[in-house]
Amino acid sequence: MNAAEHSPRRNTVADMEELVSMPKVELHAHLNGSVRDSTLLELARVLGDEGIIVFSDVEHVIMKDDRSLHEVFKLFDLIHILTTDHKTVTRITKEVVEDFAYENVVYLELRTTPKKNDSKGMSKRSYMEAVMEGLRAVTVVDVDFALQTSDTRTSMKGLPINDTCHGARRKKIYVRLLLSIDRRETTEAAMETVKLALEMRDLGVVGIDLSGNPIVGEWNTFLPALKFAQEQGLCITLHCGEVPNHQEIQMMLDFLPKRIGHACCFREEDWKKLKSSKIPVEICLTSNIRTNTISSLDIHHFADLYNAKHPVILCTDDSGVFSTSLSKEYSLASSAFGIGRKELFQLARNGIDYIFADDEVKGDLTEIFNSAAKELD
Ligand code: 6MZ
Repeated sequence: MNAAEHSPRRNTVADMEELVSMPKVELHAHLNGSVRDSTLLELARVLGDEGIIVFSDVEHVIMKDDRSLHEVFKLFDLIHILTTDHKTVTRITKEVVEDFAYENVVYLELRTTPKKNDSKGMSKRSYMEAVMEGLRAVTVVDVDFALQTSDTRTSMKGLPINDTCHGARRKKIYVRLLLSIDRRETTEAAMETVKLALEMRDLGVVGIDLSGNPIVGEWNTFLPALKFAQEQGLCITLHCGEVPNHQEIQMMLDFLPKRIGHACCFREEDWKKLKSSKIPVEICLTSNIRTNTISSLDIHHFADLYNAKHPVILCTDDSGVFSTSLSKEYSLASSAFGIGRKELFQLARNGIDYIFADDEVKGDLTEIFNSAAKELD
């Protein structure tokens, strides 16, 4: 289906260079799914040398391209063995933010599951502190991640994108964090994550995500923590309908999350409820195809939602695991659904309405897109 068929004026499909330089908003990116292959291989080599893992076995798993959804979750268990110590969490956070900034993502909502790892003296809080340290460690761009006072805001204003500072061109990226609840967790563990998110609000934590292997766990296990988070004003996004589970999809939609991710296995009744609720959908094209939750792009629900003007935003999900980037996702949408460059720009810009950060950030992003729009004409 051609998603641009109702568009009044088709324009040429953007090339990759244009898509990289276009400002973009990323709302569905898992930290440990976005790690560079080169970093994973380096970490695996170290653990191989220490005799903790067999490097050659792991190398093969990291470099494999096509994985079922089941295999993806096995890979995450391996990635977590490689990355779950404070120093490495800081390193991958820094690298992931830099990678998104390099391709002109101007607002990144990065999600991660706070982890407890007694053998490394790690608590959920110290895991998140290591993430924060990674945000502070970024040097190649300016990172706006914590709630700003009016003073710091004024001094950072005017810097937004490609500004000249002492002769060097500086970019700026806004980063906000979502804490993920893994579907393997208990109600108590989920509640601990929500309480941590509330304590870290001033440090840029804006919401909660429910993710993890969709065939594991029950909605009712997470509901008390999610309800509490919602009552406390945290924004919530749910992985919804990544596998067929009609009852759960209906309960999730009735919960009225601020956004949902995937929506791959919806039935007619689910589409009806989703469309009338206007809940924005985070679309992860490459992830859905690679994991075979959608068999091919010509039957992907993006086209129908886009044509129906339902709120959608293109996202990477796990840019490392699926060897993608946000620019590649826009390119894929352009070629698969015939969407021209101006419509792609508008699609990215519409994302501002669905972010979990405050109105001030929305205003700053609008300015960034306005000035980029002038260059596009
Ligand atoms: C559901 C996913 C996912 O949190 O350790 N995750 N959950 N569906 C997906 N689609 C492919 N991709 C990633 O990042 C990795 C974790 O994110 C969730 C899984 O729980 C995975 O362990 P963090 O930084």
